[in-house]
Amino acid sequence: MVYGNVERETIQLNEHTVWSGSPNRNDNPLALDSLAIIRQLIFEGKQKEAERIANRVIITKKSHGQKFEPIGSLQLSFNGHEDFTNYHRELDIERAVTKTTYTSNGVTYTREAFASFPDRVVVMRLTASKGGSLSFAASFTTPQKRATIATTPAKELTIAGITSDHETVKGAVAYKGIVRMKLEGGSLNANDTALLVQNANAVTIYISAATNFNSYNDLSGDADKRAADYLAKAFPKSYATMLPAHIAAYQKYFNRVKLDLGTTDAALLPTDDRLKKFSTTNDPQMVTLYYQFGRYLLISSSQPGGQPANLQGIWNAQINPPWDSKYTININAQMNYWPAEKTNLAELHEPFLQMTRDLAVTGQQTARDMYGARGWAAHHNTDIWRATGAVDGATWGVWSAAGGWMSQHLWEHYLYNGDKTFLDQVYPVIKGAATFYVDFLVEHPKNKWLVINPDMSPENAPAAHQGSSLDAGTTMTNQIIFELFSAAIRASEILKKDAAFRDTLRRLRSRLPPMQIGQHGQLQEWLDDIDDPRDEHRHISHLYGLFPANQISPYRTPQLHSAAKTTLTHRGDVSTGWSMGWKVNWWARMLDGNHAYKLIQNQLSPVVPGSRGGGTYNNLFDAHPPFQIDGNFGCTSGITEMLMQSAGGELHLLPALPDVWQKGSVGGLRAIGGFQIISMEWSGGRLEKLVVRSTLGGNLRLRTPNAVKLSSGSMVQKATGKNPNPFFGVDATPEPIISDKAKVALIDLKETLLYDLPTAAGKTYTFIAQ
Ligand code: FUC
Repeated sequence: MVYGNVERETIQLNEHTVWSGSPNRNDNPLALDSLAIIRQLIFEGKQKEAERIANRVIITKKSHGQKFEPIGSLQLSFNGHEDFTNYHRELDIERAVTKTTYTSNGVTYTREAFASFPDRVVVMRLTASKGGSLSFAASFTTPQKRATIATTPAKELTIAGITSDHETVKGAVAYKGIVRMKLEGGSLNANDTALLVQNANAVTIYISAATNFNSYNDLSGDADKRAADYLAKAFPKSYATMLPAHIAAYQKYFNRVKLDLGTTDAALLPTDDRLKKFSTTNDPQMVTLYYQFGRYLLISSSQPGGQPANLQGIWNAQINPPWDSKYTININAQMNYWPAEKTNLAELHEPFLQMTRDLAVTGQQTARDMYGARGWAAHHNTDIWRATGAVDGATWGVWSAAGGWMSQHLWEHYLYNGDKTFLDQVYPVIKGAATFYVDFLVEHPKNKWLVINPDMSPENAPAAHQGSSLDAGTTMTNQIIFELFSAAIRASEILKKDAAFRDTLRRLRSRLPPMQIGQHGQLQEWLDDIDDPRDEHRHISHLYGLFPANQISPYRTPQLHSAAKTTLTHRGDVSTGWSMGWKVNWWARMLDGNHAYKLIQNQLSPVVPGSRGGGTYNNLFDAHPPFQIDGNFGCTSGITEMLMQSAGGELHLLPALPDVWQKGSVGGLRAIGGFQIISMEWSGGRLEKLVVRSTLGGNLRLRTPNAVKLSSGSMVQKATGKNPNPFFGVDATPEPIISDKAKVALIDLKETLLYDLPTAAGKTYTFIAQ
């Protein structure tokens, strides 16, 4: 993180594997003995009593998860630069380069910086308009307690240490950071803890950092050697050689998607001004910027082979960050990856997919020791050590559906790329998650449905249950299991494996509770009709079925769709940052572009200190508040969902276009079934031109707002029946149960057209408006 302060530049340094603690587990094996009594109390409606026991026997007695920690900050002090003019600071997200310029004492100073993946160093270049005018001191500050800061005879500045002990777990990540400078003119000297530059014409600073981390159970790497090797390779290269290599590596991903929603004069204003004015000005380019910023953030914080983007991405300055800057896997970490496939960054999904594969190993012991079940389970948090125990307290921690939700990402990755080798590799993970539920589901004594008990609807506690969140068979968990079993059934069919297991899953799936529409016309969050229409809780977990899942659809399940709208309306718009990001996706799935846009306006509001609602900071980071990166990613996903949806059994174009985006174009989006939108243009809300590339072949079912034909002039066949493309297979949502008191008014849908076109792999198809 480059702060761009004039007299004291701060380059705040994070390395993705610098975490407190060391390999550890946090299961509470007492759970198993008390499971029967907890279940009985919940079934009897004594949630509070069950919660008291759960706090003792399910919630961990050990670590509640470890912390992602910063290494420290490189500080550059410039004496005599207190008075300056012409200050300009930018982050160019098309090149991933920051720049700060200003004029002081008649000299214009420029600093450019980037973090290079190909060269594994952070680089800053400082220049001045007049020779010999660069003089500064470089030193480290750090909140780390066990850091040693030193200089070396080779005039390097180093920082090294061991990360924190935390909650009884010994810190054991050894880290090392090295700073070396190349001067053009002037002199470089070192004292004990700082490097001193005098009268240089230009300076290039190289920063490398590394740790001893190899994997969640192996810290046998050599941090010193790694950091030294990265630096030794990079240092001989000039800034002029490294910059284009960095830009090329970055643009390989970034340039894949182009979005144009129009540009107005507002785009000329500084970003903080645009943010202030966004909800009252027509500034469509701000949405494009925020959208592409989300992609920039994912490219920068989630490279293949690295750790997944955590709660703050990688940009955490605090030694005790909010929620430890870890992985909250009851929504936040998944949300980080919603844009990955559809905004054409599938390779960057890998760190999250790998984390899921790791949890499928560590979570086996959790399933066995805590619940006596096979397969694997994870609760609502994890960290770099892939801890899978229950943390924080029963109100949050008893939820055990993370395995199902995370496995869905593996399945989604397959649906986009059709790679059967990948599916074969990850099938055991999906099967393991499903096996846990096969063993953990129990029969509900009243209605005989199969339910998870103890369960909860993440973090929400209904007043009717004395404010306890514990329950059995919550709607979200039922949806997750329905979706997981469906994916496991289809994967086993594709891979021609496990016929008997498939039958078991089919049998159990048919006994899950169906969704229910309650007395207020709402989608019920719990098995009992106890939702409070005034509840504005940020988690609306039972709408999981609407997004990211596809069990609630305007076309296939109109009653549930209407109930979901009632629920969304009850919960209201303004909330924490990530909650608003989720709502953009939901309103897109409601096919209501204007409401989705309203949420974008709410999200793109400056955060007001002390206010309850979230928003955006001046650097466009999402504010829960505090800073959490999930909202950025959630909104980027939501903007895509407004333009294109492919989860509902068809490729739906312009499903939720707001009035303010009547004209625009987008290129490079990816859809399920290996379809790629090479380009799409619209105006007056009409789809004018669409170029789609088929990478896997198969039927392309299009839903469009207006009639289209092939550019050759040929008509496209109207769609009939089920989409024969297997990637678009959708398992029928069971009929909902509807309360006698509920009024369910079906939502009027705009007329659309549905087409089928058989495609061949590798071919491109152009459609134009009729
Ligand atoms: C969940 C949310 C909070 C926060 C935290 C990191 O617990 O309920 O709002 O986002 O994760």
